[in-house]
Amino acid sequence: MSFGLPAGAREVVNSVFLYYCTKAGLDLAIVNTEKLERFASIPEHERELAENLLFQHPPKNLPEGHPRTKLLRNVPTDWREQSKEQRAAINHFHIAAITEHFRTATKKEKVRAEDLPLDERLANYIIQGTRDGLVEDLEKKRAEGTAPLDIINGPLMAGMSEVGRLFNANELIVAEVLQSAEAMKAAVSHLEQFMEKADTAKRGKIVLATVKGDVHDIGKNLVEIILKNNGYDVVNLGIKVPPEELIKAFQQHKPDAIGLSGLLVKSAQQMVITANDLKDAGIEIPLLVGGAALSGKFTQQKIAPSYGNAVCYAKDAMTGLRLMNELMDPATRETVVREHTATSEGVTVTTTMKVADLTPVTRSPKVRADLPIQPVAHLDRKVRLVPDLREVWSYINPFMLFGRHLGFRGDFEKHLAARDPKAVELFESMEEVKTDAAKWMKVKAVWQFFETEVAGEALHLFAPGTKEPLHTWNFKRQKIGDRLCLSDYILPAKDGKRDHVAVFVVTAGEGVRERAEAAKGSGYYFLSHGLQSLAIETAEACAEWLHRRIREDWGFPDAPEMTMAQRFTSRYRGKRYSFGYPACPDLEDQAGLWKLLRPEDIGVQLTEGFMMDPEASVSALAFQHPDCSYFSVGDDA
Ligand code: B1M
Repeated sequence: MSFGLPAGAREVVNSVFLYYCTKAGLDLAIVNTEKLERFASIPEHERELAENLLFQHPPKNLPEGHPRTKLLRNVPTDWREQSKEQRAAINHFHIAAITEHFRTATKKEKVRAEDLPLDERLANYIIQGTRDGLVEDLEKKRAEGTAPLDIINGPLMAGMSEVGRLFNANELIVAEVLQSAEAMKAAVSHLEQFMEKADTAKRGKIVLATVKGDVHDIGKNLVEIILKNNGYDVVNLGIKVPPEELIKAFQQHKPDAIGLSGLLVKSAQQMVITANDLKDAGIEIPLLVGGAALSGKFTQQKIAPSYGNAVCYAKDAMTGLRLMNELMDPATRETVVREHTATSEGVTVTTTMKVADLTPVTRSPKVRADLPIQPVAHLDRKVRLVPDLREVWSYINPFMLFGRHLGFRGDFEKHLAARDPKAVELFESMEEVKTDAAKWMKVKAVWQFFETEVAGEALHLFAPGTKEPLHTWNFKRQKIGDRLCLSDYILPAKDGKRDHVAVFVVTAGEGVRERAEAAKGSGYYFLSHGLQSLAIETAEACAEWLHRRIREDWGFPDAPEMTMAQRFTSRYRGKRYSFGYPACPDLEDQAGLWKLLRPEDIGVQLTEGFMMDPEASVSALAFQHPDCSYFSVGDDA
């Protein structure tokens, strides 16, 4: 890039040029990163000035009386169709525009990290999530006579709170927050060797646990990582923690708050019971609660009244941190406690529908009954260690892995294809996690087709040719609208032939918790969360992979041109339904599945809360009926 351009302009044009080159497939470039601006952080206007120059865009707002108006008006947008004179005129025009901008723009001093004052540099390591040079600078700070604790509570904590601000401003994603927490952990572990035991004053202490009957870990562990690396003492009691153990932990650790986590609605109900037991034990400290199926409304209407003291709902880990900060700050504590303490016994909202209005139906008019019964390839029980991990991983929904679990915003695949640096970095970081997991992750599946007959809402499953059902599920029917019920998707037996349902359990959870715990313990937070996220989405991917095989064994394979995206939105024949989801909300029905399939043989246990241990497990029933759709039987689960 010609030195005729102001330095600031050269940096921006170089970065935009490199961005589009990588987009066009550039593999290698020798660049001086010092003189490059991060593409994502180039202001929109400056990016446009650079793109105009690079792509010879026809000038938009040509100033009145511009000497070359004739040459610069109505020029083709594609530079290849522009005449030689036009190209030269446009080039000069854009050079003048970008030079003018950078000549007048206040010279944006791109301060090199190492030129930053020491405190800003220390905070910057945390914000950037990098450890190169961190220990040396910590030593420099100590050499200035600053006590280790003051370094932690000073520049390092300033870095972490800036990370919190950037996260809440959608400028940092979960994956980057984890890298910042890793740098914080590394800094604190280095300084701890120079601190007296008593020195390790924490901002507060919280006992964290996943409630009784629930195996959900990934959410709670994220909360632990965020709180711990923002100066809190976290006692993580793990999963399936009964109230009595929480009460013991309260007496032993005297925490400032208790954090309850859970994945399913059943866990939310367990939180109501737990809160009540804690109250009866005379515990009054604030409770923080979170989990995928939990809501602020449920917390306020159900959990808070049963506890009688402050219960704060945290939609994500960063909210958990904000709430702890406010609770531990004398200036805000009282307000937070008051706002989160139930004033009344809670409201029981019951919707009664006059049964009289409900015309009894035994089958939804929306589901055809006169279709031929599809034969199945086999009726015996299948138990498999799914060999090819990479094949199963090709069924992972990138939106869930990179979006939901790692926080990437926007269409990850599109950004990755466009070589967006953030997407590329995240992809490569997850490839490293996959390379590690490929050495030990085991994906297992157990499944079986069963002969079926229905009677209204009851679905009977039979061993081949037998009269006595092996098991019966009584599904709920919608009270309004299409009056759908899962049993409607079973065709009536005809000419001695019965329709079928496929039942399966898959898991990718073996050894995941131990390895994620170990990585978390040694401060490799991205690896820890990455492993748990990968295992969870591998289980979901294995469900997708197996369901496809089941469709093949049912004689209606997917069309060869079907894409994964179409599979993720179930654009195939039939559907699969998982207990706990809206069409079959009763988790207790998992017990029947355990009786039929014995998933213990693939290492999956059912907890007293009817959840599957390990966490990265999925169970489902697959139906072949072309009229299958996803529906809800209403919230009286
Ligand atoms: Co499924 N699942 N799932 N699932 N799953 C839900 C929860 C569900 C709501 C989907 C639905 O109905 N639409 C539904 C529950 C409904 C109900 O309760 N009846 C459901 C079901 C039914 C099931 C199964 C039972 C289905 C089946 O196989 N039969 C099954 C159970 C698994 C088991 O028993 N082991 C199952 C399985 C799974 C997967 C394994 C495939 C996967 C992972 C689950 C997991 O996270 N451990 C999964 C997923 C991904 C989901 C959804 C889509 C997303 C959950 C999520 O984001 N997890 C969810 C639907 C939804 O929410 N839209 C759904 C990531 C995790 C990091 O987030 O747990 O929310 P989360 O933790 C957050 C916050 O909640 C908060 O901070 C954390 C980090 O930001 N937080 C706290 C949590 N605890 C906190 C404690 C605090 C503070 C903040 O204290 C200080």
